[in-house]
Parts: sequence; C-alpha cells; structure tokens
Amino acid sequence: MERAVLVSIEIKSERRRWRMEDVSSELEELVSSAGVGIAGHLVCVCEKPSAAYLVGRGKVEEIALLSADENADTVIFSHDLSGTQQRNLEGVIGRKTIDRTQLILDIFSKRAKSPEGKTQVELALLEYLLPRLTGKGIMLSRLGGGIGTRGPGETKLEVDRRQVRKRIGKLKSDLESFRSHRRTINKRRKNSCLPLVALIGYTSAGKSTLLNRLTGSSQPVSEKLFTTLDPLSKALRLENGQDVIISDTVGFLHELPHHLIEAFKATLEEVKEADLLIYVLDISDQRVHEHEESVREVLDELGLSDKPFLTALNKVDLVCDRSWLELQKNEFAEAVVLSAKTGENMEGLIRRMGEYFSGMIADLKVLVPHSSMKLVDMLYRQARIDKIDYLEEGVSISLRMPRSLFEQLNRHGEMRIIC
Ligand SMILES: Nc1nc2c(ncn2[C@@H]2O[C@H](COP(=O)(O)OP(=O)(O)OP(=O)(O)O)[C@@H](O)[C@H]2O)c(=O)[nH]1
Ligand SMILES: [Mg+2]
Repeated sequence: MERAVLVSIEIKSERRRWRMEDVSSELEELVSSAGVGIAGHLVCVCEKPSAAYLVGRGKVEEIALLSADENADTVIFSHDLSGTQQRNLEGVIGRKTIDRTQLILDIFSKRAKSPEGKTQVELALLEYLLPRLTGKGIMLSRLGGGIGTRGPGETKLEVDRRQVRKRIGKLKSDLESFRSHRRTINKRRKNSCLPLVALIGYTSAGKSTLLNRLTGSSQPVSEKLFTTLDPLSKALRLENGQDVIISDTVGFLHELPHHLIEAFKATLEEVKEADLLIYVLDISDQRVHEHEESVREVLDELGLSDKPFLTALNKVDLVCDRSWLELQKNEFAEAVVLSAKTGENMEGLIRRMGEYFSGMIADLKVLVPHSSMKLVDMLYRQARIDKIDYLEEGVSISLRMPRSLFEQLNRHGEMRIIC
C-alpha cells in the first residue's frame, strides 16, 4: 500500500472559514478514500505563502526528514501547489509531492465507471496538468506510478503537451455528444410530465442510501468519499399517488477543485431541471454547518441557489447527544429529521414531498379555441385528461398537470381557465 505524509496548512494571510482540525480530518478522510495509508501528519501555520515552497524552508526540511524516517512514498499538501512549488518541494523532499486537488482528481479517476464519467474526469485531470507540464515532457514520467499519476481506469496519462491539447479537444467534443443525448432524455422526461426531485449534498451525507431506501434500488454506497460519480434516477410514488423521478447526484466538497466543477457541470446541470431539491445533511457530523455552506457555494456557482428545497437531516440514528439534536432542529427549522439507514421517518419525507407537489399540481377546466387546436394535442401529451367536451366556442378540457407547465404552454394566453 502506498503511504503518505500529510501536511495540513494554514496560511494566516488567506481567509479560511474551516478550522484547522476540520481541514486536517477531511484530508485524512480523502487520503483513506484514495486507498493510501497515512505515514504521518504535520500541521503547518505560516503568515503568508512562499512563492518557492509555499511553506518556509525550515518546514520543508522537517517534512523531508519525517518522510525519510517513515519511509513514505508520497507527500500530500492540503493546500494547492503551483507547478514551481511542486517541483521545488520534490527536489528537496525527494519524494512525489501532490496537493489536495490532485488527490481528489485521483479519487474521481478511480471511481469513474461510465464513459461520460471517465471523460469528465480525464478532462479535469488534463486541464489541471496542462499548465504544470514542463517543456515538452511532464513531471509524471519522473513520478513513477501511484496516486496523482493515473487517468481514469488506471490508464496511463498522455505526456506530451501537444498531445494533451489534442486530447482535451477530443474529450470536449465527446462530452458535447453525451450532452445532446442527455438533452433528448430530459425532453422525453419532460413530455412524460413527471416532476424531478434531485438529492444533493456533501459527499457521504447519505444521498445514495436515501435513494435506495425510497425506491428500493441498489446504488452502491460506502463510507468512502465520492462513491457516486454516475448518478441514478428512479421513479417514486408519493402518498397522494403522484409519481416523481428522484435523482442521486455527485457529492460536494468544500473548495471543490474548479476543474472538477467545470467538468461535472453537465451532470450537475441536471439539477437545473429539478422541480425540487432535497439537501441531504449528515446531522451526526459536527461539521454539518460547514457542509451546508459548501453545498450552497457550489449551487451558487451553478446558478441554482433559488431552487425550492427541503432539508433532510440524515443519520439521526448516530446522534447520541439529544441537546445537540434539538439545537440543530432549531437551526434547520422545517427540516425533516430521518435515518436513511434504518428507515426512520421516511414517511415524513415522502409526506413533505407530497405536500409540496400537491400545491403545484393543478386541476383545471380550460377552454381551447378552435383556432388553437395544436394545444389540445400538447395537452394530451403532457397532462392527465379527465374529461373533454366539444363545444361551439372551442374544446372544454378537464385536466391535471403541474401549474408551471400549464402556464408555459399557455404563455400566449390562448386557453381560458373556466375553473
Ligand atoms: N448510521 C447511518 N449511516 C448512514 C445513513 N445514511 C448513510 N449512511 C452511511 O454513510 C455512508 C455514506 O453513504 P452514501 O449513501 O454512500 O453517501 P452519499 O451521499 O451517496 O456519498 P457520495 O456518493 O460519496 O457523495 C455509508 O457508509 C452509509 O451506509 C444513516 O442514516 N445512518
Ligand atoms: Mg452516493
């Protein structure tokens, strides 16, 4: 097993909202999720970053010494490194040195299964590496194997700058084809008139476990971070008989590398189509507020912060401290408290979804004038038609459909609502 010395960094001149111990513990979780052993963990606080090594020269010597003593293969920094810093550090430490972004990209590489997932990850990797290529070659050739050096599915990464550019172009055009396929599927779903619910949240919050519990599916779950890269959508019937489609999504992380957000935008943009978001939060984790904030930041970046949402406080079975739970219930007023694992209060969540959608679904009686017969056709495809009468002044239709969809179809005001 590859073993790494971890270096958690706090730079005082940079504003950080996460406490040092949270940065450190998350780095350890990421490293374990990448299948790497921890040979040692140093914490380093400095006033401002140094251009050459990020940290002071004395600290670099300390890292080099610990890595040698522990016979570590790799050194992993919690803070991003420039190409120059990375090269300089490797020069002194004499070991492969990578940053948090590379670590996360490595985890994504291992997890990507679908052709689209693999393409997205490879694109993110190459875009990260391109500015770090030195001359014609790449640092990777020096680094040997292991973490931070592989592409999706353990494929060897391209090493030549020109080839990398060419490959990036190819990956982008492949992604465009995946996107147009996805658009066709979305259109079909829209025509089927079922509302879409998206489960979103921090990695490991329990989104896939919740999807499985609600729909009886068997999406893989694990305590490792970023288990789901290929989200699944399933149908779910609510208590009031309303069918919805419920979708799992890729988990979020604080300071998620920009290249990954860019690459996964297409998948995440599906969230844009959602009628309702369910924020899944792990209430047993002390960092729950930090997690919530990170999720909101990513949604902001995607322009999705205005979506209607329900909050699900998951993993309540793990909370022993009742006063902490009461505090959180107050802080997240309106949230549904549940356990996807034990099934506790699934009915509460289903009921809340039902209440939300029943307010959105309209039972209407409308009159379509003879001059707009194409609308009757559209209503047939998109609404549940209960009754239809052919009258002198037009066609009277009793129907049931999402109000927003009706408003969209009737944006020119041809149809008159009778009741
Ligand atoms: N005790 C307990 N564990 C849970 C609960 N929900 C999920 N878990 C566990 O939490 C871990 C993560 O669950 P996942 O469903 O994979 O989480 P996720 O949000 O889909 O994670 P990513 O796919 O990585 O974004 C797994 O080990 C689950 O068994 C819960 O309600 N109670
Ligand atoms: Mg998952």
